[in-house]
Amino acid sequence: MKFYITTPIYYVNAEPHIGSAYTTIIADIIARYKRMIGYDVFFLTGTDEHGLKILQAAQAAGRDVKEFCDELAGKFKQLWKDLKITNDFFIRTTDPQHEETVRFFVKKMMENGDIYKGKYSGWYCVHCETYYDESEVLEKDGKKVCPTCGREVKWVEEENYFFRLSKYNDALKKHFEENPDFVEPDFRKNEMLKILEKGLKDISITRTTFKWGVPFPGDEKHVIYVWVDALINYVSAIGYGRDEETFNKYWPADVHLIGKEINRFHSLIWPAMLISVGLPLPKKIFAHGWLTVNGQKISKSLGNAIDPRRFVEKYGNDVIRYYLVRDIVFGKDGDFSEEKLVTRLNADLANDYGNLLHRTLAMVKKHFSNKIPKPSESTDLDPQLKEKTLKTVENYIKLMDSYKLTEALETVWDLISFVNTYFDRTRPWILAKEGKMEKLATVLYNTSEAILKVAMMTLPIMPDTSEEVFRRLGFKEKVTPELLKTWGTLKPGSEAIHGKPLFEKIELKDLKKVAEVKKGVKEKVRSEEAGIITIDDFAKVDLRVAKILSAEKVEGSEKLIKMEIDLGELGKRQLVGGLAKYYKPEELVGKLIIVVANLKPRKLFGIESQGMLLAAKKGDKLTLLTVEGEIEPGAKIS
Ligand code: ME8
Repeated sequence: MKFYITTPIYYVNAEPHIGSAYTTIIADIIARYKRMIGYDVFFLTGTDEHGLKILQAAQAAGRDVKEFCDELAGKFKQLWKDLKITNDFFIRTTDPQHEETVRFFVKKMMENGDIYKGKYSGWYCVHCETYYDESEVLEKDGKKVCPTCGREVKWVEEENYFFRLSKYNDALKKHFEENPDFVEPDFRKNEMLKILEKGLKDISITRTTFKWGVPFPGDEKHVIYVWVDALINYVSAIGYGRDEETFNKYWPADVHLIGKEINRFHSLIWPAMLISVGLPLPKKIFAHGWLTVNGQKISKSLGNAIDPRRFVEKYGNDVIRYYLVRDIVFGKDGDFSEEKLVTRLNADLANDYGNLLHRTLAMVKKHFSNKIPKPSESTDLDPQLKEKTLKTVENYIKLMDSYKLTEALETVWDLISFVNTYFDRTRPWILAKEGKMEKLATVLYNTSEAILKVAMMTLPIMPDTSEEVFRRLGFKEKVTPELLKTWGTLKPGSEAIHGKPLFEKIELKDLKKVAEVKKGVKEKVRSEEAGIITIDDFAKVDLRVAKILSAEKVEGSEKLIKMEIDLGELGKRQLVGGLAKYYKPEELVGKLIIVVANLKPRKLFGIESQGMLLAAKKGDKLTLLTVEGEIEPGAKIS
């Protein structure tokens, strides 16, 4: 039995944040769960690296685009490693193998007569890398904005190649009808059905105004549209067109896990592309909701506040994973709130779960010298506990299999509460006092066995905690579906370890300190959003007058000029700037320009630039900033 699960491949325009971590963690939980119940799992994640959005991000950072992608892809990989994500492969759309597969796939679409040349005119959102027609864009402050992200859209007119998406409208409708669970949750499916009802239009699938993409087969002036390139990752990662054995083993995907904003691409465009090349469709697309953090939209300006590592370092991986599944109802939008996280940690984890293990093992230590006792004499409540536990396992499997992750955890916690009640009602401390050791042995065994089942069920969600519980209970086997479904798998006589409580509580008032820091961050963010900086911010920038001593074009680059500049007391430096379209090198020599002198050196086209010159730009005009009269190079600007 195989199970193939994917996450979106994330754009490398910025570092990963709690939003990308959310999807990846959920996918990891599902992958671990399926492995536990016996599936051969292939879990894929990766990065989306072509297109205008990435190119512009690299240019804004003054970086070579491939180097920029390498660095950011590395950060995603590292974060997944730190979060103990168990992906089987990490695909990058700049992998040569993937690029080849994209061309192979597109050629097949062409062979099927699904691609034609035409003229495109319409709106484009670079942030979402999405085309919109006039009826779709919104208006804000007299500007046309993207209906998904609210950013300004740009008018595009190009000769492009088109994909006959409209041809597949009926086939898709039929597929939705015949496979009612194809897209989940239901309300997301309905959104797709409405689009199909209106009728799909053909889409442009190439661009000509930049080169950062996979060249279109047969007409290399065009690069393939980044979304077409990206969607193909799901088949290229498992060897489509190269490794038929692996491909046939894992395709079709069992689930594409995505955020709701990219549902249209996955539930309509991708299936149509697959029908075009004659491949079966994924079994399911699950589009989950959006997270906010402490009530705020996730945005780059929140900086550190949204770095998942910050939370993981503070609370531990398992607590974050538990919280994300338990508190954010899987499928719906939700808010990541540190206060709610601490409440869950204290109540569910430390009190309900941790304490139960702690008090059980304290008695195993005291009365049975740390050996799990053998059950014998039964109390009235024992059959109920056994029945409740096995029923919970059954429900848990049903719920996990139907992606009702939050409800699955609720069921497990309902069992924990039942076990706590069992423990209280059987009153083991009285049994001990009265010397009823056989009954006591039964109660402690049963409680330990129920806790073992809890640890098995939560293994995909809190892997480290479950491993620790196994260790404390002296359980050394690998969890199998049979062990999960059977009562009495803990061996009497196993060496138990009492140890420290599993979870440490955090006083909510300690969070106040955190809240104060956060308030500071919020205020900073607010003024940053309004574009306001303080005098201290400005003072950090060391602006100086510099004299250009020599200038020459950078070989192989259309834009860059390399200069030697004199910064007076700071000495001579090398500078690289994108001036070649506006100035001839000889025009630059002798000019007094303004330079940021304390900028971290960076490489452009492999050449180090030790500062940045200032220029004014409007449309396609650019002019250098200079000083009104003569002044010594190195003069400070304040
Ligand atoms: O869309 N809450 O990449 P992307 C929950 N490259 N999930 C969130 C989130 C939030 N606030 N923010 C992001 C792309 N995500 C394309 C995908 S796939 C062939 C190409 C998660 O970096 C969520 O899964 O913008 C969302 O769909 C994804 O990150 C978007 O990542």
